Amino acid sequence: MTETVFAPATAPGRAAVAVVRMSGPATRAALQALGARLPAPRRAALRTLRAADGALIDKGLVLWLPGPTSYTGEDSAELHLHGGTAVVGALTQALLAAGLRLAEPGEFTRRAFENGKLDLDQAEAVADLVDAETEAQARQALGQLGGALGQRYDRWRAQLIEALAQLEAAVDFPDEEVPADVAARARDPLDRLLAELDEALADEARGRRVREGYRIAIIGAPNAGKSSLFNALLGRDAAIVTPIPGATRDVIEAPLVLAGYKVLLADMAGLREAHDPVEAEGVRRARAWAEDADLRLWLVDASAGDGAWRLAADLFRPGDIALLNKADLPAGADAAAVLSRAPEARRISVTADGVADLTAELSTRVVADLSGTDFPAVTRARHRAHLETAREHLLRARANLEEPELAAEDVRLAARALARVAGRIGAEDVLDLVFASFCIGK
Ligand SMILES: Nc1nc2c(ncn2[C@@H]2O[C@H](COP(=O)(O)OP(=O)(O)O)[C@@H](O)[C@H]2O)c(=O)[nH]1
Ligand SMILES: [Mg+2]
Repeated sequence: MTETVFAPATAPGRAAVAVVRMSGPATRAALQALGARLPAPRRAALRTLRAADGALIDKGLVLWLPGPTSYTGEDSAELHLHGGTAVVGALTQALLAAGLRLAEPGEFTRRAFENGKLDLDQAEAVADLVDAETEAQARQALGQLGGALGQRYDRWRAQLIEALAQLEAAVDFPDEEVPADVAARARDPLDRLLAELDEALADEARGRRVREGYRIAIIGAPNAGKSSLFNALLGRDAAIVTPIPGATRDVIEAPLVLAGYKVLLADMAGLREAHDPVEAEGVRRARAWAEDADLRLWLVDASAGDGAWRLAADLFRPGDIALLNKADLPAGADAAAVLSRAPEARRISVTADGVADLTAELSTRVVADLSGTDFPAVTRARHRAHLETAREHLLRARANLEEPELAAEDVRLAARALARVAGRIGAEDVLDLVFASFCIGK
């Protein structure tokens, strides 16, 4: 028998209103135990709620949401009470006494998933929407919740079934009658699908970066002005600025919103031959972060002439932004050397003129890199893993078209991998992992 669970849906603490939700077969009985006459379905009604001994808990709005048309698919209710801790505490005691239990994190959404109200990718979108801090994150989560991601997978699965039909026809023919080209007819749909999966995988970073943040690394030699640039872009003193080279040792990450997108900006150790083990580890981490970043800002002290710029040059890639800093000082020999390596490098003075132009350029860049025409097929590592599995099976199927039985099996396995994204074939441990990241009451 399914347990009936409850949880505050609003954050704890002092507030005007607290919402407590419950879900499960005993919901109706629990409302009655609180002394609340059952309101008409999906209509708010004012009710007085009492503990079993008759003590007043609060007077508030009650919503009766009978299954299967509720969020979880089960009989559910919402109580809108005054937001004090004491009120929520008293209600909690009364519901525990009535035999209900506190919900686990994500349990309401998990029940919605198990009752077929949501696919797994949509359940993930619920968590993303609750966590969303920027407009772009919210937009992507809403699209995924609306089924935009799932629709791409459904379309792919339909193409797979087309290919599978060809292969099964070839298997079903008795040996001597196999028309030579039946299996070959699966080649086109498989090729089309492989091309689409490759495209989706190449585009993988987009959806994840919207969700997790677009990563921008500030790289350069010690004393180039990296920490100054970091602080200027953030508009606050987040990192220590000093004329002493080698001051920054850890990677310092800070979130930033540009054009509605979440960005993670990182300041890091200056790239040079380290003088001690702590700095050496800092340099190693800096390099790793920078290589994994979506964009690098390569900062050079243009007033210098010691050739230190070379130490970061190997991390600079086409599309990155090279900046000759300290343009307010007389140029040193390094400026010309860097221009021969990166002719597009431009002069900037972080401390004298500020970074307004650079901020605008970065915003344009983030929008260009993250806004695409299609809804992303990958917003989490989990999606990518299934896509890759599907792709491997399809490559094998295409190589085995001469043996339609083998090929058909791989096509079936590819379809299963794609179905896992929606959780239509699910392993319990995956579900635990997905729902554990939720907050309680969702
Ligand atoms: N004149 C001038 N000095 C700068 C500029 N940007 C940074 N500095 C100075 O260069 C020194 C090193 O800066 P910092 O940001 O700590 O460099 P980091 O080691 O790369 O993080 C500090 O004394 C800064 O004030 C600039 O545009 N012009
Ligand atoms: Mg620094």
